[in-house]
Amino acid sequence: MTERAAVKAALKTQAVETPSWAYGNSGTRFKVFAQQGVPRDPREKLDDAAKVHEFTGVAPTVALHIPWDKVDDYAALARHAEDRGLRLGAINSNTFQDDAYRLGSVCHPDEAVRRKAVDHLLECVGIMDATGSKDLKLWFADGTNYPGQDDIRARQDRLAEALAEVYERLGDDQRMLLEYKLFEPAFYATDVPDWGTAYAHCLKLGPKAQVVVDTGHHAPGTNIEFIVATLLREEKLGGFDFNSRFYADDDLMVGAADPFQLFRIMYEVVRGGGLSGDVAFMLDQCHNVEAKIPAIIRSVMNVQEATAKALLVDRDALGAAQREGDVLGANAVLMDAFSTDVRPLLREVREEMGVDPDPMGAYARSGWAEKIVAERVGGEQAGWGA
Ligand code: PSV
Ligand code: MN
Ligand code: MN
Repeated sequence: MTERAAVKAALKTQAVETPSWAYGNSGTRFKVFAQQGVPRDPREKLDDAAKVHEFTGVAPTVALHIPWDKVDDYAALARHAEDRGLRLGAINSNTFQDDAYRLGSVCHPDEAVRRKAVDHLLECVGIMDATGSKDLKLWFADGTNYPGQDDIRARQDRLAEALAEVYERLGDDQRMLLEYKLFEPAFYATDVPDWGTAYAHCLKLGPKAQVVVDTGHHAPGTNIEFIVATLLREEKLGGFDFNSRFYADDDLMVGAADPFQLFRIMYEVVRGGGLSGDVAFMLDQCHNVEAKIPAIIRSVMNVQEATAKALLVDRDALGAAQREGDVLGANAVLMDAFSTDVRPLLREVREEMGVDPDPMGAYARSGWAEKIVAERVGGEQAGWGA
C-alpha cells in the first residue's frame, strides 16, 4: 500500500460518536434559545444522528444520557438506531440533576444518597445490556465549594467504594470510562479534578476501567497531548469527549478554537497506536446559537481533518531529526503536516466510501432541515437536561 492509500484506509475506519444531547436545545444559565425542528424524543435525536452519519460516513454511534434519553424499551430504541444504520454508543450517567445531590452523589457524606447514586449507575449498566452499549461514561459533579466543607480524603474513599461496586457489575466486554474535570459545579475541590485522580482510581479497579479526556476540562495552558501520550502508554486512555474551549467548559465545536491543539492530540493518538485500538472518539458539545446538525457534521469533519494531518506526519523524518537533535528540523516536519490542506484527500476518501465529498453542502441540499421544522410541531422539544 502506498503511504497515501494507508492514510486513506485509516481515515475510512475512524468512527466519531455523536452525543444525543447535542441535537437538543441548549444554552447557558442565562438563556436557552429554542430552535425549530429540534427533536422531541430520543428517537428523533437518532433520526438526526443518522443524517450526520449519512453525510459523513464516519459517525455510526450515538451516546445516550440517562435519564435525558429515558425510554420504556431500550432494546426497541437500539432497533430504531439499527434501522437507520446506527448503533447506540456510550451510556452517560447523570448524578447531578437531583435535589438529593446538593452535596454530591457517590462522594456524598450520607450513605443513603450514595446508595441512590450507585443504584443509578447500576441501572445504566442494565441499559447497556439492553442496548448492546460497551461503555459506561461517568462524570461526577461531586466536589466542595469551601475548605473544610467535607473531608476531601474520605470523599475519595467513598468514590472508590462506589466505583468498585459498579465495576463488579460490568460484563466481560463492557468498560467504565471515568471523566475528570478541573472545576464546576464545585469551585473549591472537585472529586475527580484531573487525569491523575481518574487514573489512580482506574488503575486500582482493573483493566475495564479507563480514563476519558474531555478536551474542555483542563486549566488554560494544559498540555493535553502529553496527558494523551501518557494514558495511551499506560493503556488507560478509554476515549475522548471532544469539544473546543476558549475559557471554561465551553462545549463549542471541536477544532474550532484551536485546530493546532487538536492536531497535536491526534498526532499522539496516531503515535501511540490509539487509532486502531479501543479509544472512543466521542463529541461532547452543545450548540447554543448555531444550527445543530450542520455543527455536528462540521465537528466530525474537523476531527477527520486533524486525524488526516496527524497521519501525514513523516515519522521517519521526524525520528531522524529528533535523533540528530535537529530542533528546527523536527518542528518543521510536524508543522509541514499541520499546514497541509487535507480537504482534497478527504473528498477522495468520501467519494471512495460512497459519501458526498461535501457533507455540509449535501446536508443543506437534502431538505432535512426544512422537513424537521415542518414536521416536528407540538410536543416538548428536547433540551440539555430533557
Ligand atoms: C459537564 O461538564 C459535562 O459537560 C461533562 O463533560 C459530561 O461529559 C457531560 O456534561 C455530559 O454529562
Ligand atoms: Mn464531557
Ligand atoms: Mn463538560
